[in-house]
Amino acid sequence: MSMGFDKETFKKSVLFNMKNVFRKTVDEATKEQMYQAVAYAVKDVIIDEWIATHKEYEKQDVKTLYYLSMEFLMGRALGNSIISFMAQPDVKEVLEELGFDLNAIEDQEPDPALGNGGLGRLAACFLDSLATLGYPAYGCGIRYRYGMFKQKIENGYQIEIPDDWLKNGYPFEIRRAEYATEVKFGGYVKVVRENGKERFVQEGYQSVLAVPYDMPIIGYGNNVVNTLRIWDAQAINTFSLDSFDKGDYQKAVEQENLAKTIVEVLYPNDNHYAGKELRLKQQYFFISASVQRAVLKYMENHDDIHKFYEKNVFQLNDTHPTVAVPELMRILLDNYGLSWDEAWEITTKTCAYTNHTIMSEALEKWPIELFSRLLPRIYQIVEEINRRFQQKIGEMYPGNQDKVRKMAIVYDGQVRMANLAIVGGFSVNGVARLHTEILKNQELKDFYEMMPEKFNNKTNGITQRRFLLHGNPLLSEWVTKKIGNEWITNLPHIHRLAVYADDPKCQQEFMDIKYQNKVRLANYIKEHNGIEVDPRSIFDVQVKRLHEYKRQLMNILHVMYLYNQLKDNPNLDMVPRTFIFGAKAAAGYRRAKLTIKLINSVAEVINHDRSIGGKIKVVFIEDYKVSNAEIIFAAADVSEQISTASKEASGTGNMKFMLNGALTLGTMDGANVEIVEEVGAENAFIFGMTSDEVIRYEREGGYDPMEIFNNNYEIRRVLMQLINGYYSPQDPELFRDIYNSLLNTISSDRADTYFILKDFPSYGEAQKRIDQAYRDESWWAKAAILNVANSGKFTSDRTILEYVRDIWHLEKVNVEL
Ligand code: B1H
Repeated sequence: MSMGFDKETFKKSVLFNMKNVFRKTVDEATKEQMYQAVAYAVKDVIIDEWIATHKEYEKQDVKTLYYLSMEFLMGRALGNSIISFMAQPDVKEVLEELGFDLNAIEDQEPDPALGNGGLGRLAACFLDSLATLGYPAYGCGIRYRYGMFKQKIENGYQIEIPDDWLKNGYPFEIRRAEYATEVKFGGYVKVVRENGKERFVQEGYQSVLAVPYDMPIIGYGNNVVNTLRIWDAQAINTFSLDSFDKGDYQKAVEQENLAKTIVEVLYPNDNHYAGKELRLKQQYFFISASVQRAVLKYMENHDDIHKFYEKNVFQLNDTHPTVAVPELMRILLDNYGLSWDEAWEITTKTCAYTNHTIMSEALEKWPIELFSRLLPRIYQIVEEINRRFQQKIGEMYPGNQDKVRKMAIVYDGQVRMANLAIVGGFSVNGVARLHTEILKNQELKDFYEMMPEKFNNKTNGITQRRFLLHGNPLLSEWVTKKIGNEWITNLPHIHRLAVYADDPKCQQEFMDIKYQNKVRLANYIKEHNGIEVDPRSIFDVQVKRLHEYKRQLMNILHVMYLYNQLKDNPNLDMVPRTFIFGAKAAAGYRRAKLTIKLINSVAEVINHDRSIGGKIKVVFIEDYKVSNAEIIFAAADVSEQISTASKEASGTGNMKFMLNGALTLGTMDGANVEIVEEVGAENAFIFGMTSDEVIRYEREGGYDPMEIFNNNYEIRRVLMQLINGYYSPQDPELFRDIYNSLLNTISSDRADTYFILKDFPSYGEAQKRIDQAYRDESWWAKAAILNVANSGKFTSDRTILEYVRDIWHLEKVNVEL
């Protein structure tokens, strides 16, 4: 147990906070107030460890990681904090003594949803692992006023509701006004000559004050508390009412507005680049503030800026924080007067870049006009980086314009952020083995040939402390009873479960737990969707952002196909199946939103058809988010990981399902490849084209889905149901766009861009294998246990240790209280 926690003190602290914050006694308090009082009491415990951790870091003059990310999808903090203090039983008891239920209190916390999907959640898992392993690290991001929207389903359509997560205040954060930092936008660059030297100054700019809020990141049972620092924006000149100068007044209003809009909202696009001016402002805003602070902090205790990289490393979470490269250059050149070469050496030894996608629509490219207008000095620096890099290309590949065309940073009127990130750092990594190979051999081939030493793989991972220990208490107790609790901080240890996989009694215990978790999810679904599902049916789950490449459409088309089979033959011998979907579509992604409507329309018809004897149910879980994800993973039998091979860089949901004993139904894509390698192909259901096949077809201009349409009656029947009103009698044309996307070339998009019809037969066969396999309960239980037992590789602790070993070179710190 954490040294800082004591049950009686904690209880007093809850009572004290209840009184102090709400002027209430516990028996008058609402659950929400109880949540706040408990959260403040937990914060009281955190504070001392937080201070002690940072004292220790200072004392040891440690090297620090700055994980720079536009997104941190943290999920709720209360339950996890209590677990980290190993104080869960005590807190549960205290609350019971006060007449409250811990689960219900945890449920009061808003999910801080400052991220879209996998990329943001990965950042959160990394922070958890860094603290648990005792490495000095800051997460740096934006304190969005509104996070990821809340999803409501009305009449089958997605409605977006603003996520006002701060409306009741957030007990865990601390405003650190003393670290506020000015960030400048626009204006122009003036060259000043000072004793024979040129100096560059930005003038006529608008500025914003970046004010940091710190959130504690608690290590598991080790007294370490790291920091997630998210920046809020504030106007620098507050109105001066006596200002009669119209220009001043105007400027004050503009700065007020600029500040307010910058941090207003998270862009809700996953794997898609928005290209909006405000987005670039957000990027520079949090990067400039974070980098300025990192440099100032370093200089507080050191005198030689040249050695900055020895004590600091910046990890760029995708290209979104790439302006860190020219921003660090600017500070070194303009504020510290270093030469270009000195500044470049420091910068390229400090920055490292992670690539998370090869989807071309996610590639960030900024028009020069916009970039240079908003960041005039930064643009000058980028131009110079580009000039020198192109010179280098010229030296290595004399006269080869093709290399320049592909690798230039500024080209064709655009600033290419990935190229800048690769050139401006010492490391480039992909997020699963297959993904890194595709980067090296296809997408970034020219860069790889020019600088192979920079490239490396870091297969993603997830934290077992949230996704098993907190999310699945029944299974987690069972595992601990069997093999002890070392798995909590050393997941590979969970392999000791493998010896129980064949044991009938253990199989029974495991299936009982799975059943209880299915009951828990069924209750959630009943309460939130009003649908009854049978916990004895197979829970077949696809939860993730909605995107064409992830192929939720293939899943629902298969449901339509199965339903046709059942209608043809109501006595069809099949194990009852509950198809569970959860997905948010970006607000402006029309086809994705139409897919949600299709899923709900199919659900509406099937769930109300009594003739099929409840053999299929379809459920769309509203507002999929970290907190309900924990319940969903625990209850899944089948994990749908069915992206078009080569498109899903890694996936991390796949790992969370595996850890909870679901069997993967998947393509050989992203980290699925490594999951299958660990658990064995015989304990998963693999289907579909390989990434090589997909890439070859793409080179050759695709394939002809019409041929499949013409030759395969079952597929044709399903597709016709998209346009004959079978699922939308009031508007038979409703799903025409989806039908067209599968069969017709639309502007530059190939028909069936994501090979849904091509993979459909093989997907259907894999689904049949599942139906057969589930009938043998002992086989299924064994395979499920083996999935849990072989999930050790996929802890984010392992991922972080690899980053530390190969890229960050941090030192572990011990914190004693
Ligand atoms: C991933 C993104 C992403 N890759 C742009 N790229 C965004 C790109 O707002 N934007 O502009 C937001 C997100 N997200 C995901 O990263 C991959 O698709 C997953 O396969 C991967 O597991 C995850 C973490 O590496």
